[in-house]
Amino acid sequence: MAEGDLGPLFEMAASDSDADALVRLRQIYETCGWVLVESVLADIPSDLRWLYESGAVTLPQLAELQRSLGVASAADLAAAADEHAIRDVPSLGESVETAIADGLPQLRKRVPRIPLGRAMAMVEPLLEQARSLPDVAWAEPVGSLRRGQDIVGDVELLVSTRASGGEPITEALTATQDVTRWLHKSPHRAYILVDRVQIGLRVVDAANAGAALLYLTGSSDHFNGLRARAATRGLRLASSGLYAADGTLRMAEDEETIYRALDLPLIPPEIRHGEDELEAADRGELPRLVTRGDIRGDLHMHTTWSDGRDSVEEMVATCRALGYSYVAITDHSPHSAASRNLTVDGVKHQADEIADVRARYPDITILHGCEVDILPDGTLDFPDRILERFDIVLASLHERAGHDSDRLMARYIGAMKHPLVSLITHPTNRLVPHRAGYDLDYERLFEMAVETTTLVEIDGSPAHLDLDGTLARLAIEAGAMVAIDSDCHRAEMLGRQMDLGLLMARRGWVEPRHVINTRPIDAVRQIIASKRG
Ligand code: DGT
Repeated sequence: MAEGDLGPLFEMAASDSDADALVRLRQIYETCGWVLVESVLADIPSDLRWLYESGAVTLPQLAELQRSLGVASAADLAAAADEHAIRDVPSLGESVETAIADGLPQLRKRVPRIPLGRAMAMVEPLLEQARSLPDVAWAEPVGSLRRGQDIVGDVELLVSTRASGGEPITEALTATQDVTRWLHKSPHRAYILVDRVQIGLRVVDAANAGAALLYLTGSSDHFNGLRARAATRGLRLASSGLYAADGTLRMAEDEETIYRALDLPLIPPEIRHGEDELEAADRGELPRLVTRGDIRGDLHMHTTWSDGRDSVEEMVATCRALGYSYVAITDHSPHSAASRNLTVDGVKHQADEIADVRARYPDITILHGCEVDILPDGTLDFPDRILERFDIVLASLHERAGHDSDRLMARYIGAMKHPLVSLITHPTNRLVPHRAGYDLDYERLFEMAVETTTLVEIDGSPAHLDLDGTLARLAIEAGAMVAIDSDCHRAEMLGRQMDLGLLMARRGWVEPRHVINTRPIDAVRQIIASKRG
C-alpha cells in the first residue's frame, strides 16, 4: 500500500479532534505501516472491515464512505447503494458503488456468526435499560436477531426517541457495558466491542422510527416484497421510509403504519422470511403465532438428579414464578452421555423428593418424567417397568454408534411406536453452531409422529433450537403436535430458553392450537394417557 493511501484515515482521526491519537497513528505508521493498517482495521465496525478485506474498496475509499455517507454497517451500505448515494461522492463514483453492491451478498458470509442464545443474552439487559430511559418510545433488536434466526450476523439495537439528540442514550447504554474497544461513535450511533462481540446502537427520531425498524429488521427479501407492493400502489418504500407519489415522506412512528398503508396487517418479524407471508396475509391466512402468554407449562428440564445445576424445588419454584401451572422434571437415563444421570435406584428416591415438593407447592402440578435415551439397538434406556412409573417419558437420540440415516430413522420409529414414549426431544440433535442435525427424511418422521400420536419437541436450549423454524412448520403441516420446552439445566434460564423455543416455533408459523403445553394439565394428561392406552 502506498503511504498516501492512509491520508483520509489520518484526516478522520484529526477531525475526531483526537490529536494525540493522530500523532500516535503517524508514529506507528512511520515505523511499521502494515501493523498500522491491521490496527486501524481492528478499530472499525466489522462490516466495513470485511468490505475492505473483500477487495471491493481501498482504505481511503472506505474512509470516504464513512465520512461522506456515515455508513457503518452492511445495512447502511445496502441503503447507500440502493439510493445511488455512493456514485454521487466524487472520489467514489459508479464503479465503487457497483463493486459494493456486487460484494454485499457475500459480505456476511465471511463474518463469524453469533449463536442466537449468546446474542440474546447480550441484548436483553441493554433492551431493558433502553426501555427505562426518559423519552424512549421503544427499543428493539433488529436484523436476524429480531427475526429469531438461530445464528446471527451481528447484534444491533434500535432506539426510538422523542428527544432531539441521541447522544445521551448511546452514552447511557454504553456506560453499562464492559467496552473492549470503540469502533464507531456519532451523535446517533455507537458500535462497541464487548466480550469479542460487536454491539451496534442506533437512536432514531420517534416520528419516523417505524421505517428504520422495518428496514433494519429485514429480511431483505421481505423488505423487497413490500417495496414491490408499494410500487403497485404508487408509493415508494426505501430504507428511509415510505414516500407518496409526489415524493413526500409519509411519517411512520411504528411499523404497523407502513403495513397499513400497503393494505397489510402487521407481519410478525419471525415470519418475515420473504417467502409466502405476503400472499398469506392477502388471503387473510396469517397465523396467530404462539406467544409466551399462551404457555401453561414446561415439559422438559433437568435437575441435580442428572446434569442440571439446581434442585427439583428450585426448578419448580421458578416455573411457578413464571406463571406456569405445570412442569415436568425429566432427568437423563442411566447411559446417556450427560455428565450425571438418573439411575434406576434413583428413580424411586426422586419420586419421594417430588412428592415432598408437591406437598409444598400445591398450586403447580409436577409431573415426574424422564428423558430416556434411545439406545443403539433401538431399545430404551430404562426397562418398561421403570418407564411405567413416570408421568411422562421423553425419548432422545444421541448418536454415537456411527449409524446411517436409515438406522437412525428406524431407531426413532421404534421409539415412537412404544406406547410409553410421549415425546421425541430435539429431533435433529444438532449442536448450534458446531454440529448440523441428522440428515433424515423429516417429512416421514413427522408422518410417523402423527401415526403414533407422538409429540415432537421444539427445544429452546441455545445449543439445540431444535426443531428450527423450517422443520417446525413442516411438522405442523404434517399434522404433528409439538411441545415447546426449555430443556433447561439452570433455574435462572428457564424463562429465556422457553423464549428461544418460542422464537423457533414462531418462525415455523406455529399457533397455540399446535402446541401441547398451551393446554391445561388435564388435557396434557389425557394426551399422554390416550397413547399409553
Ligand atoms: P445477518 O445479521 O447476517 O444474519 O443478516 P440480517 O438479516 O440481520 O442483515 P443485516 O444485519 O446485514 O442488516 C439488517 C437489515 O438491513 C436486514 O435485515 C435488511 C437490511 N439489509 C441489509 N442488507 C440489505 C440488502 O442488501 N438489501 C436490502 N433490501 N436490505 C438489506
